[in-house]
Amino acid sequence: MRIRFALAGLVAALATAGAVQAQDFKPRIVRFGYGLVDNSNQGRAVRLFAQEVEKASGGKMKVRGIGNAALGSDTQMQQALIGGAQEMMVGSTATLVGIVPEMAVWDTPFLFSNVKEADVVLDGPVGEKVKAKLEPKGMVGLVYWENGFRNLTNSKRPVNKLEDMGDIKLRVMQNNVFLDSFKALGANAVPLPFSELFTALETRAVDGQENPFNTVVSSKFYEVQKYLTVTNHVYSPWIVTVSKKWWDTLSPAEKKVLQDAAVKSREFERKDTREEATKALAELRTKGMQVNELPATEANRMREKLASVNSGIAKAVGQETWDAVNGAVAQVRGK
Ligand code: KDG
Repeated sequence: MRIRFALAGLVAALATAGAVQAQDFKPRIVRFGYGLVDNSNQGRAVRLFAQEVEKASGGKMKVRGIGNAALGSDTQMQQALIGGAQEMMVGSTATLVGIVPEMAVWDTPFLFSNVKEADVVLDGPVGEKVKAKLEPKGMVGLVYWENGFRNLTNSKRPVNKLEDMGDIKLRVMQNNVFLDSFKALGANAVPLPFSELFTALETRAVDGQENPFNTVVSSKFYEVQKYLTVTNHVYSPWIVTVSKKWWDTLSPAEKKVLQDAAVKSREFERKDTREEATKALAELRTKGMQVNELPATEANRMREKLASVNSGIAKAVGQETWDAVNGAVAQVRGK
């Protein structure tokens, strides 16, 4: 008798849960914009996210991944999210500094030595605190993804020493830390949106750029860049964001679906990006790129030169954020 009651209770609970779920999801189309090509680590992770959301919402919430900067550059999509004209995007934290200055802390040269440090700090309390600064500005940060460690490419010459960068017109992200960093290295730094980069390289409007190996492969920069110098000068995060205006219209169940899918997409994206990166350098050599590593002496000179921008970053992000991030890095390093 008791078993029957228990089973009846279980069936009722499941029915109620099912009923709540059905009531809690409205039919929605979610435009999720991104800047890289569809066949990239960014594009694959957006598609995984879309599958997870559709599965968890019983097909009610449909995510449309729209790549190739078809919805605009990072900064244009950010404004579309703030205005409520677009629901979601993923882009570089570096392009968010005009909205949340503290995001520039992630552009600190050589901040992270490896991906473990990046994961622990970005996903920990300090990374969460910086991410939370987006919400009052009209964007909700869900998770960080991995863009990766950035390296130099150019069409003029191999960069074997800092002086080799002297007359290279180097495209950088639209962000003062990147401008100051490459000016400190003696390059002629030219800020451009990612969406204009391939054409600028192809027309020689700029001679070089810096991005993770993954992007050099997926965006086919090897077609217009001869030389690749391994520098790993900074680790770049991406961040998945939602329009706050739209977010506030969602039910708790709908928000949970997006948050859970975002965490799953983060795990997928980091694994996918790292696997792709291990193969990318060999692939770039087969595509005809001439690859070199900076000699240790030059790498140390680069670190010394780039350390000169740190005081400017601390001022831009505020001493509290600067100290908290560097403290978190020191902690994960066990110092
Ligand atoms: O949508 C493209 C952006 O994510 C961009 O930030 C990628 O690293 C990048 C760059 O160099 O602009």
